[in-house]
Amino acid sequence: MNEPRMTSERNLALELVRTTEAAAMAGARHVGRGQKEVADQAAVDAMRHVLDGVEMNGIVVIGEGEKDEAPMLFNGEMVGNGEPPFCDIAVDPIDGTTLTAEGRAGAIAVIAASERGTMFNPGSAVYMDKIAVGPSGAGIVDIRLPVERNLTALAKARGLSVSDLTAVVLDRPRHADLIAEIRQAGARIRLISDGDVAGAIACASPNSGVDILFGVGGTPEGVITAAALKCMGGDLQGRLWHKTEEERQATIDEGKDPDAILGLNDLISTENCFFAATGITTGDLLKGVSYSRGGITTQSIVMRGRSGTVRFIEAHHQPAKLRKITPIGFG
Ligand code: VTB
Repeated sequence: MNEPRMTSERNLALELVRTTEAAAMAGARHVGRGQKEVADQAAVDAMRHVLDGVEMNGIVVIGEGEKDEAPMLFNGEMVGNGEPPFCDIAVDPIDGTTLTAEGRAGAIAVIAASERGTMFNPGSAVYMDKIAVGPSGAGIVDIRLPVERNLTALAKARGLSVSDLTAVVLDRPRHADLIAEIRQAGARIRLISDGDVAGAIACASPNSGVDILFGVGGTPEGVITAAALKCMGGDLQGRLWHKTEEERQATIDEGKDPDAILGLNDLISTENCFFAATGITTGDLLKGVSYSRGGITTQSIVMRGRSGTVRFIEAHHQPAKLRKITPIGFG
């Protein structure tokens, strides 16, 4: 991002975290209410409102998507106040709408930004096979190799045995063979019902109890995760995954190699990237939104690619004051 008016390096993520805090607080009001669209809409509205005030000229590369006919934060939409820096934006106001609606662990609000033109555009590719690790596994794992080889290599690099490792896997029928292979190799498994962005980032975080993510999740989630892992010094490799021949052909028609191995640099082709996420429900990565008398507490993670700084921010919000200055329904 060219910073024409700034000589010191601005950490855009420190401002973007306000958008994920707002989305998380708005979404959290709907935890366990069984209405994922309502929760998502509340989070989208809140994120959008705060985004308007951020000094940047952002274009949404990964948004709520045309698929859901989202009224806001759609792909191609301009966000920010229009001033430089020029950047690509990826949002997921709730990664884990079902988790939120059912009150399950691990829902987060998330945003990533990178220099204009550096973010992989998933196009119609919905799914991506992924392998994600933290800094100790960077350059060591290879999605083309059998699961057992990757687990062994990671264990060796960490000075552990395979049985010490825990793999995060989305609980889906498509992962039956993968799960069997991981068990066969002797590693432990943490099955998650949704939320592979938080799952992958947790693998790159010390003392999270999880070490490596395997399996097929969303392509947009893969790009967002790549921004975070780039900041953290972790690694991710992806390969688009098509359910049908038509989907595969659509990827080809969009000018992409359907079988390409996509590394961090293919997904986010710059160090000049930013990431922020706020917990909605408590999970391996972040604490969820909590309420006390007159106050709301959020926990967020904020990262910048060029410096590699990772911050955890606990914020105490005062809804009574916020109600006077914003239309967002924090409750
Ligand atoms: C994952 C998960 C998301 O989509 O990417 C998943 O991280 C993949 O799609 O939270 P399927 O649910 O179709 O398997 C989510 O569950 C929802 O966007």
